[in-house]
Amino acid sequence: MIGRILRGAGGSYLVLAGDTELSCSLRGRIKQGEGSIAVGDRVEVEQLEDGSCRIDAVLPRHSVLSRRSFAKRKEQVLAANVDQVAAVVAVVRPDPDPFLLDRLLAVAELNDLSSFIICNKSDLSDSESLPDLLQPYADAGYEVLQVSAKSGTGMDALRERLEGRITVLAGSSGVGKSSLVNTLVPGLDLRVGDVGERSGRGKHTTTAGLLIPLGGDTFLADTPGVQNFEPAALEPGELPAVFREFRPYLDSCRFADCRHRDEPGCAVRDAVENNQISARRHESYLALLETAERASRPWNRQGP
Ligand SMILES: Nc1nc2c(ncn2[C@@H]2O[C@H](COP(=O)(O)OP(=O)(O)O)[C@@H](O)[C@H]2O)c(=O)[nH]1
Ligand SMILES: [Mg+2]
Ligand SMILES: [Zn+2]
Repeated sequence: MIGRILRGAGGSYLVLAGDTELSCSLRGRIKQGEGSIAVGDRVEVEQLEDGSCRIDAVLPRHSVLSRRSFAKRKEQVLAANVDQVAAVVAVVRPDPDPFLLDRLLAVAELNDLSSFIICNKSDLSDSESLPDLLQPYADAGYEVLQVSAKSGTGMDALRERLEGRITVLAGSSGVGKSSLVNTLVPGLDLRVGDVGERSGRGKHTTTAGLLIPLGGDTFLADTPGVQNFEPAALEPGELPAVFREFRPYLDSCRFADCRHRDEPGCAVRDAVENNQISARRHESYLALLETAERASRPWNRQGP
């Protein structure tokens, strides 16, 4: 039978097949280790004579969400068959971290995944308009859903946005990811509030990847380790197009290989000066550019 990996570690995997959750081992032939099997993977499961279940094969993926960890310098697949990334921020407590937001959106673009922004804790704001910080994203064409896991505001629209897809929920600790999941899946009871991404304890910590079924083909993925969430295999040249609002200007720079930093005749920087591109987004771009340049230097490419 065919099922989907909900979570797994150390050779034991939880697979959803139909309405049943099966605890499965992995056939020895399938390569174990980072990246070879991930939450979201569709797998072929066989029931053995002793009643236990074994994953016999991993079906081809239509997409992956991966990151590169700087410490390990290799790509790690966080989730397979992902359809979209929801970057979660809070109106306040904590204040939105725009650099993390930009990194998450960049990771989505580089993995060819669509993305949108969830602005949670709208109950803590007196105003119905977007926080100033998020306006540039709406202007660039990102959908921003204002919701409150606490009061329920906007949750129907969110549910609709998730329907029939695998969505990765990503964002800093404390923005309310677990609370959103709990509101969407009554009875699940993910731990809220005190669970840091580094504390690898307790059955519902978000340390390992976790896929949560919302019924039918709808799934949410709660992702670990956003602190070092970096785009995988980032080439400096592909970075400008990742910033959607840069795109209309990219053909107008004087130099074809313009990196939009300090080159003369740069249309992107002109647009920043004319307030057509947010200076803050451009700053994020420069920070990511440096990361990409560092990573693409040949002497940084060696090693495991
Ligand atoms: N006021 C308010 N607080 C919220 C909301 N969602 C979550 N919280 C609180 O924010 C804190 C962090 O929530 P949690 O779901 O653990 O965030 P996570 O780290 O992203 O999973 C908890 O104290 C929640 O009760 C919301 O919509 N409104
Ligand atoms: Mg959480
Ligand atoms: Zn330029």
